[in-house]
Amino acid sequence: MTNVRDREQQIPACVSPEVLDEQLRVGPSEASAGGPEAVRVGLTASVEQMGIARAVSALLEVNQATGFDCPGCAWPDPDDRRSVAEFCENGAKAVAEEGTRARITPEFFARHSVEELSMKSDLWLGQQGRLTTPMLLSAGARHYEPISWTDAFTLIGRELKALASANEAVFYTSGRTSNEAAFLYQLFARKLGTNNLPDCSNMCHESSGIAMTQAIGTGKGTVSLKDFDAADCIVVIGQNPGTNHPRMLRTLQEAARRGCAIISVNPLEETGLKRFRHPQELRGLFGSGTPIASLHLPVRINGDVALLKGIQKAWLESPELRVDSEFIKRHTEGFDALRANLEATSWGDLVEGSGITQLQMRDAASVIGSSKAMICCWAMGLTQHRNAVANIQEIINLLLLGGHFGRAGAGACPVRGHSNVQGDRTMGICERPSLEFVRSLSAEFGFDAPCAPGFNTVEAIEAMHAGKVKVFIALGGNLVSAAPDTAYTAQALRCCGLTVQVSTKLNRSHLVTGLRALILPCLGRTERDMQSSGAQFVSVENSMGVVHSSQGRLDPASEHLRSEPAIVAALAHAALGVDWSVMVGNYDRIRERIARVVPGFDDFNVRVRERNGFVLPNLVRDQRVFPTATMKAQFTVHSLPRLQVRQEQFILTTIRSHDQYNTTIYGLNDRYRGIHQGRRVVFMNAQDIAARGFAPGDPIDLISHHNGQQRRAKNFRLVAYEIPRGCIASYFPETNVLIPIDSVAESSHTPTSKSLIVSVEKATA
Ligand SMILES: Nc1nc2c(c(=O)[nH]1)N[C@H]1C(S)=C(S)[C@@H](COP(=O)(O)OP(=O)(O)OC[C@H]3O[C@@H](n4cnc5c(=O)[nH]c(N)nc54)[C@H](O)[C@@H]3O)O[C@H]1N2
Ligand SMILES: Nc1nc2c(c(=O)[nH]1)N[C@H]1C(S)=C(S)[C@@H](COP(=O)(O)OP(=O)(O)OC[C@H]3O[C@@H](n4cnc5c(=O)[nH]c(N)nc54)[C@H](O)[C@@H]3O)O[C@H]1N2
Ligand SMILES: [Mo]
Repeated sequence: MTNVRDREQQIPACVSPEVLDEQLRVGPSEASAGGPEAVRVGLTASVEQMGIARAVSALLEVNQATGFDCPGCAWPDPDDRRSVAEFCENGAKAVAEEGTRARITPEFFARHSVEELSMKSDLWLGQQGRLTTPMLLSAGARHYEPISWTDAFTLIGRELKALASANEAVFYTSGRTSNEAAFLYQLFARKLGTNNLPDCSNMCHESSGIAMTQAIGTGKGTVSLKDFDAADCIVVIGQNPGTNHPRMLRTLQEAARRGCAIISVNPLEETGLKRFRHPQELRGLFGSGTPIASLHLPVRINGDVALLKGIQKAWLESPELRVDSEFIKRHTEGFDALRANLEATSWGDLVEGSGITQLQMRDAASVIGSSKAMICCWAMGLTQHRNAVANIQEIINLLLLGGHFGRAGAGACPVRGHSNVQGDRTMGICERPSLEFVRSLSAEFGFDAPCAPGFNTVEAIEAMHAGKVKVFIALGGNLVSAAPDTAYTAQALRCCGLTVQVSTKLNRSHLVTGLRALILPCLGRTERDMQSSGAQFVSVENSMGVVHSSQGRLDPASEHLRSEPAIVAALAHAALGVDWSVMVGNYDRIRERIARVVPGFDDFNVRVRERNGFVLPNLVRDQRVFPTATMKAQFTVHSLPRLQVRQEQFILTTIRSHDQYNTTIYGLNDRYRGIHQGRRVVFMNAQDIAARGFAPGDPIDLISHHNGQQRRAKNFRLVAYEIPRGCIASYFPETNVLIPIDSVAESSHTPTSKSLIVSVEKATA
């Protein structure tokens, strides 16, 4: 094992290009989402990148019962109402990004050094096309060079075998990985002897899982898609479905049309929650669209605990509104403490904390408190704060007051991100596996799986930084850009002896590396996966616990690509000498083992072949049983968060534009918010811009403040926008340089990327 500390061969690589967007144009934000423009943009992206024939065959297969699962979001597909085109604009972009005809060959790496590539934008890196052959960056080399699959696996096997302990290796996963690949991957890590299985969930919905498991005994959502047909109130909080889950807008539109109240809680009034024009309806193409939210509450960033407490307080104070006393008595604990706390909390503090007036909170309470069936949906707007777990538990309190669990049209709906992030967790991708899982995995495979907790994403980065990790392997994803504290994370990766990326597309994590680095190119969702027994399909689990098959049919981007299960099996063979060729030859053999290890997967191979797959059991949803320690759902009491924001400082939230998939940048437009040809922008209230003596368009730097440390992100332009005063928003991943590695949510350790304390200065250079 090479000692990499203090090495001199450090390859210079830019971790985040910080160049002002010269072409930036700012217009008004749009009045409605969807419509003909959504169709045009989606189809243009597909045809430009894939060509007509490939685009048509890909788009006709997306989210069809026998096709592939859209690599975009985890929103479920309707069982009986699928249309020929069951995809959205951003799904079409995701498919085009993977299905592109552009290719990165060994000549590309011979032409461009790693340093040169690192100066390019993320958009440019993605545009270069699909990775086609395994590549090695040797110690001290400036260019990647081709390596055979055999040599690549031998190298990894050698490095893993040389470790003093398996805990010196880290196995990261991004949420696009199939159930089959994820299951083999965690088995490999655990057979090696470690639970170091951090994943993108640690930066995503971890807070939801922890909050819900404590409060109601399950970490998964408690609604199915058909519940949306029966709800009379839907709350969408801290989520931007128009961009990140566009197919959800059809569900919301149907609900709005039948008179269901829809409440949006968001510092920004997102276009998708204002109006929607269904692109597959005539009136969607030509009309002005359906109004979606009946009430919009422009909460301050991180003001959600105060707001949700305010709504509960107003509910309990209103004589005409009832709580579900019968449910509360039979199924819950902690109601009296909750009520006492709400009584003791002053309206002044709630209004100040949330930025919402008492009257608005009372309006919301009268809708919510009289609902017979309410669903609350949420995403990253709630999960990435210091008090993220409290945020979500306040939603659970709200749902518990009305007894909105275990009955039609009601429940909790954490809307997941990556298309199989929920399934990966079900398969055991988790740094803290449950004892039951460890036991059944050990019994099935005849070894002692480790019980000691491994590293989550932030802990893994800290351990790498401290030189405690020698080998980093990533099954998908782009850690250096997705993780907080970009410069720190980059340094952490550089401290590894070997970094390995199993990827479809080039990204910054291929350029900021350990002493040696490997790129292992793999098949994507859209592509045919041939193994010794024939064409294979994989399975995924959507946001609502439905497991179904996904089979790509496009020609693979290169004959050299391997499937993720095949790559994981070869890694295990190289490091442990195990032979998993039977499982890789026919994925049914993997699914048989999953069925014996993971609860809810009995007859997996039969049920996964049913047209719409099958639904995993969920005690809360199906039986109104709350599997907590006391078998009761828990009301929880949280104090009001108090961020220490000085007079001249702002709270910054980092969000996605309409033209990106996490760190993959599709384009430079965020058209719903009126942004064109640029990404380095900061949305600020016009009065704040004026009060600081700035003007819209001014170039500025952002400086974050945490524990006496400062971090700077350079060269953004100010955009005047409807956002509460004292709050600003800017895009991820450009702002990740500002997020302190040690600023994480209580209990879930999720980076606090939605509430950073920053100041704003005139740009320095
Ligand atoms: N096209 C596309 N689809 C995607 C993704 C993508 O990047 N592109 N990413 C996928 C992934 S991994 C995920 S996790 C999801 C993410 O989906 P979202 O959670 O919708 O993504 P964000 O852009 O982070 O949006 C958070 C929303 O929360 C609001 N918000 C910010 N701070 C606060 C706050 O303090 N309180 C409240 N109430 N709201 C706040 C923002 O204004 C924004 O509307 O989408 C998935 N789908
Ligand atoms: N500031 C800030 N930071 C954030 C967030 C935020 O809101 N604000 N959001 C966080 C969230 S919610 C998430 S989920 C993380 C995302 O973190 P990651 O999951 O690590 O990042 P992605 O950008 O989704 O990963 C994209 C890469 O995955 C690879 N890829 C795509 N498809 C496949 C495939 O089928 N197989 C394989 N092997 N590789 C594939 C491609 O090479 C692509 O470049 O970022 C987090 N970071
Ligand atoms: Mo996510």
